Amino acid sequence: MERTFVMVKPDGVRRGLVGEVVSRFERKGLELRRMRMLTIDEELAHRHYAEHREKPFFGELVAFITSGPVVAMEWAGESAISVARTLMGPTDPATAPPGTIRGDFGLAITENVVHGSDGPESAERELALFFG
Ligand SMILES: Nc1nc2c(ncn2[C@@H]2O[C@H](COP(=O)(O)OP(=O)(O)OP(=O)(O)O)[C@@H](O)[C@H]2O)c(=O)[nH]1
Ligand SMILES: [Mg+2]
Repeated sequence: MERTFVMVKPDGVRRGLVGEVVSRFERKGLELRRMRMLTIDEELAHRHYAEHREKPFFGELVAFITSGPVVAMEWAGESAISVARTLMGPTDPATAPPGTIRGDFGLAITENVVHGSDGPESAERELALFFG
């Protein structure tokens, strides 16, 4: 049993895709453990995206993730981290295959609907950041 952190980003919430995202994870067989709606402030954005601090798109990333409410979730199950990433699809929605969340609902790389932890350490770090 593994747990992961997943978040519907501000574009997903604005477009009414929370139910769609939750439904896909539920139908896959993952278990929803915790869920919280919040608006990320500048400080939390910087901590969450610390690994991207030096990237040229960092400013755009922070502006976007703080632009409206998000839905933060903890999902659990066998290989939950990689299963969640498979359901989400590759980072860039323009090339993400149909059938994945980003492939079905996204167009631009910044507004790619969902976030999912990329490994066990980031899952624990991100769950602690959002759920204490
Ligand atoms: N504008 C721009 N945004 C990017 C680029 N690469 C990544 N991003 C954004 O930064 C976020 C974090 O990047 P990564 O952690 O490398 O990608 P990821 O793990 O697939 O996505 P997350 O689940 O959101 O962390 C992505 O979801 C994108 O929204 C880029 O080259 N240009
Ligand atoms: Mg990432």
